[in-house]
Amino acid sequence: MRILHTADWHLGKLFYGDYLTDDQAYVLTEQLLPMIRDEGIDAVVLAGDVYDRSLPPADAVALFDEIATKITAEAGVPFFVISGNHDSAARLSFGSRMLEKQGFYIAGELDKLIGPVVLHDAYGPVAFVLLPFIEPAAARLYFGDDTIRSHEDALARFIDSRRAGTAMRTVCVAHVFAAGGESSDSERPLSIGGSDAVSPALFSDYTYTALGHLHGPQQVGGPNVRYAGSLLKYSFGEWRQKKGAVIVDIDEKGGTATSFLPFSPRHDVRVVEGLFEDIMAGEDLHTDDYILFRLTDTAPILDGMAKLRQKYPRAAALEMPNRQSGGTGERDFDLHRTTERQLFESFATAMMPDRPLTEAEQACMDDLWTDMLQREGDGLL
Ligand SMILES: [Mn+2]
Repeated sequence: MRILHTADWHLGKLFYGDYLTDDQAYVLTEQLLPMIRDEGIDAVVLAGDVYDRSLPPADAVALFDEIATKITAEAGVPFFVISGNHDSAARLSFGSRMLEKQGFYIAGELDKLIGPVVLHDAYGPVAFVLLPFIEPAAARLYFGDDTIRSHEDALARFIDSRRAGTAMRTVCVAHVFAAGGESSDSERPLSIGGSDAVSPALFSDYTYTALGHLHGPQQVGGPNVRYAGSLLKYSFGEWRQKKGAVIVDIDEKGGTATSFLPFSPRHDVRVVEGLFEDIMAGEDLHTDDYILFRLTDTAPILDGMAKLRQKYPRAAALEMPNRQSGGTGERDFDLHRTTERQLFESFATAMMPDRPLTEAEQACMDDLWTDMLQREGDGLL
């Protein structure tokens, strides 16, 4: 059986003021759907964080509807989805008991849990165990078990309640932070304070475990427990990561082989470092990427972002690590005993640490002050 494992779509994500829905639609329509067809996929797994928030924008919902319809109703491939910590389990579960009959398996709300779902290939059954994201407090309530204190306790209890028969080949789908996994900047912690990590050893009975939550593709604890990673790069900290889908082949005896097929997004997310002038003058074939500019200049760049956006319309952020702020420009003086001229000189030094104001510049400022004070006296200002 050949499974496509994907996770953390975060549909409707807002990235530096831009909704990424069109970029997400591009990757899903132009790359994921053809992959499902061309690779002869028998089942698709989406391991949580379908949406970026519990109340997603309408066009994000429309996109998920469109993609899910193409996978299940049109391509006839079973589609397994669990809710992640960003999803509303209740909203995601709408219609889940009906959709199950169409090969669209959604596990969100605990009361409506479905599965284990059993599919068959030439060698027999493969069971899919769906474990949506669950808070320890919700698990305590659902299982009526006061001893559940941590995410690890909750998962152990959850796994125990969803046994799928021992001889069978089994695929587990879960949304957790597995200990030893490497985090990225775009994940929301599963708990504030306390430990949210679970031991990957909890998954040792499964043939393959398809995880969601960590946005970098990686294996944890062994080759059969994996994160597929997010659909796109959702922070600049991820700019060197490759995003894509994991293809998992499960053989007759429950042996697995995995491969990673990368996506090529319509607009990449990357960091560009250098001097402002060099960046503006340099040749760049991908000026429509989302870019964080890390300018190595020491002097301030007037309207730097606006100028960068003329060449790079998706310029998202600007950092100047070498900017010397503070030092001579610090407020180590008494504001009330300082003249306007001294104040401006202090400001100029903070902005241009490499040189003092010239006499001509000082004279110009003096004229402006004199003119302004005069106009103020005349009641013009
Ligand atoms: Mn996520």
